[in-house]
Amino acid sequence: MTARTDLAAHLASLALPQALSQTLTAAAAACVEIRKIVSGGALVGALGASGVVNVQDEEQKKLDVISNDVLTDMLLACPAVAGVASEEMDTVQPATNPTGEYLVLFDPLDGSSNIDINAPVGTIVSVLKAPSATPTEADFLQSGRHQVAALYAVYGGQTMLVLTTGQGVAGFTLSHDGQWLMTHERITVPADTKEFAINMSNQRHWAESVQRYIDGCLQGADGPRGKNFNMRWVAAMVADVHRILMRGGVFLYPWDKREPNKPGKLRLMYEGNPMAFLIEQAGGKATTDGKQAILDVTPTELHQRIPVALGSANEVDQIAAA
Ligand code: AFP
Repeated sequence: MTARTDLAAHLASLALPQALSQTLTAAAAACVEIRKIVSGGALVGALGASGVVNVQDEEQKKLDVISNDVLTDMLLACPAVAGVASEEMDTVQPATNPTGEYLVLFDPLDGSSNIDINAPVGTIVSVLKAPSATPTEADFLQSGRHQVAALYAVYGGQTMLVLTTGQGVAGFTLSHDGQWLMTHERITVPADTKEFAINMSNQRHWAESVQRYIDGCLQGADGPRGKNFNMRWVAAMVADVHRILMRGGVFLYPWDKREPNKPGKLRLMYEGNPMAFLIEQAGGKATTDGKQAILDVTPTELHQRIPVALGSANEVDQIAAA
């Protein structure tokens, strides 16, 4: 069997600051623990609702709570981490150690509606430099361009970790003995695609331009695009983005007119920014509307939502032009 590079060797090859390597190692180790609980399912009491509504006004699943605790505890125990923020927590949690250099933001269990049906879920992580060792909430409100690393773990048929530190995107598969081994050395998103991902049940609520874009795709070879499209929707952004990183495509979660003052469903700090960093590093485009880069959005609040249109570069341009 081929000897594979493990995560530690890969991080060493990137010549990262030691504290950043430690932070990423802690995040990756937390994902291994979460995977164990995900795969235990009903046997470990991981399915079902927790009975609590989170700061996003969504009912938390038990696994949301467990995953949040695992990440928070393991990251705050890492001396390199100055503080954490989570989709599942109202406020930021500064670390108690004085040595922290990095802020870690995460969606501990993305796609939680998939848990009970044994479909893919994941963890998404964004890393920023901490302006001070005793960070405040304002310190977390940095645009996505300031990220020094982003990663996700997808708990599917295989468990994979996909990582960028701004030097391309690499993918690791979790081995049976619990090691992250590199299986995808340099992931790139093809510029063209015939596949889109969007929750079609919201169609009547979208803006006209999104209606036009999707309508053009649905008309296939007989329509303005002159080619047939396929549609996929996993209902877990982590799995939909993973598919795009593996074979191209576009993913949209647009603004819709039901709640005109709410910019979208997805969260800038925990989903938009880390996924945008990964997609851009893989050669794709990540925007709010086909035009504005997600990474350039200035955050105004921790749990801010944004519209998302990302994936194969030429197809994202089609969304902008629709
Ligand atoms: P949860 O993690 O709260 O289940 O939400 C997942 C998600 O934010 C994102 O991962 C999916 O792309 C999207 O919601 C699915 O939304 P729909 O409910 O519209 O399918």
